[in-house]
Amino acid sequence: MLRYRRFEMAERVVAPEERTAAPLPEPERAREWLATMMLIRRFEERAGEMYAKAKVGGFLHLAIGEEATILGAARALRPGDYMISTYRSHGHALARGTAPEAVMAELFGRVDGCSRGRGGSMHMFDLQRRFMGGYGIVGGNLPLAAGMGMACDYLGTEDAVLCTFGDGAANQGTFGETMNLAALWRLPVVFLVSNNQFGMGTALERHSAVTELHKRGESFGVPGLRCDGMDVADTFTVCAQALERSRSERQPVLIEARTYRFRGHSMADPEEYRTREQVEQWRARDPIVSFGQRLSREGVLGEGELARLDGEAIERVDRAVDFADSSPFPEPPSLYDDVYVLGDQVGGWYSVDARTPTPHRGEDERAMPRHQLPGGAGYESEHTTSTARPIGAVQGLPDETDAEESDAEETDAEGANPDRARPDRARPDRAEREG
Ligand SMILES: Cc1ncc(C[n+]2csc(CCOP(=O)(O)OP(=O)(O)O)c2C)c(N)n1
Ligand SMILES: [Mg+2]
Repeated sequence: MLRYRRFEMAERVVAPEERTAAPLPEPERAREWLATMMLIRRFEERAGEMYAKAKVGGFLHLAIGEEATILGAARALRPGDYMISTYRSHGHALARGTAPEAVMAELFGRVDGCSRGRGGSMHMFDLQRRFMGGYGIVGGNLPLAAGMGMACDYLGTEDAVLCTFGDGAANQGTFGETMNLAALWRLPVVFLVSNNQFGMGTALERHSAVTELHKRGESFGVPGLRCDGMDVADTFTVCAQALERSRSERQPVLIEARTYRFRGHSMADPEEYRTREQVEQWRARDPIVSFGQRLSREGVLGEGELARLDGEAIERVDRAVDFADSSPFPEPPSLYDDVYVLGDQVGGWYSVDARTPTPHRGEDERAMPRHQLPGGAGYESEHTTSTARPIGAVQGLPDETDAEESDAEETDAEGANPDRARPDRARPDRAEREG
């Protein structure tokens, strides 16, 4: 007869790693680490407030408590290295150097967001800084990271990839598949499990038979390391070591960073799966407070410097909110810009857009005469008074208004303009945009 084990509510105690403290970098760098962690914290607190005020659509996953894992990993990277993370990625973008204004504007869904308002909280992206996103699919970023590692190899560069994901994601099939190929093909990828000990409301012991996650790559040929994810210096040291090995030996490495999120999984989480006491115990190890204390103790920070840095972070976030608030929403006709597959390349286009009386290709709407667009489409009715810049102007495309007039003449009886629908005309050259 089957017997079921009853699990108690997660009750792990805080167990700081027993090892000598990792060395501090030179004072200027140490201050920058602290200042950036403060920026990430203040940014996310504010993002939570903005979500409550309905300024942010969709989901919002905060990484408050995980700043040392994020920053330690990001600072171990060279500028040419790639980073890829999950839906909990505001901090990764900020750590990589994306302006807080661009991250906040993305949360607000505005054109000046780092993904031009199309991605939102889960899809931050900054090619220039080689921050490759922001992914909503749990475990979906691992194979992509392997692909980037392969590209580094193929191009013969010294660049490496750092891929972060959660403890829950380590149970996805993509984990095993990716470890196998990364090891087989000797790809320069460091996989970092941000083990915050829960996959949504499921505690680590309830979702994984092996809870020492750094060991999970061994059978695939991926060596594992562990770091204290609440300690930025420790995380940095271990990530730097792994990246060095990965780069020079062409060897993937798996790191487990033990950390904790102080807030719920997302903004809608009653947190019934853990006790208040457990959260308080981990809060006592707040990575920003403890690093600040260490810097003060070791004479890196002078009197009042902690408060000054924090004040600067708050002001920076204030500016980001003002900027995001004044940035326009994307123009509705730009809805189909940057859609990878268009028109004839795909068979089911009409099923995704039922806003007009007759089926039509969404990307053709830009070329349709105004009277053919239904008021209910939300195109002409709500947005004609918008102050938004035409998307073409942003990208150096021909002026939107001109295009609309000339296209209206060319439009056929059904409102479709075959020429406009051609991907090479509807979209700017890829290289041009990415450059
Ligand atoms: C493939 C897939 N399955 C399920 C989900 C729903 N989901 C979103 S977050 C999450 C938990 C993931 O936990 P973990 O990997 O530990 O990351 P954390 O949220 O703790 O950062 C789940 C199951 C999803 N987004 N994608
Ligand atoms: Mg988790």
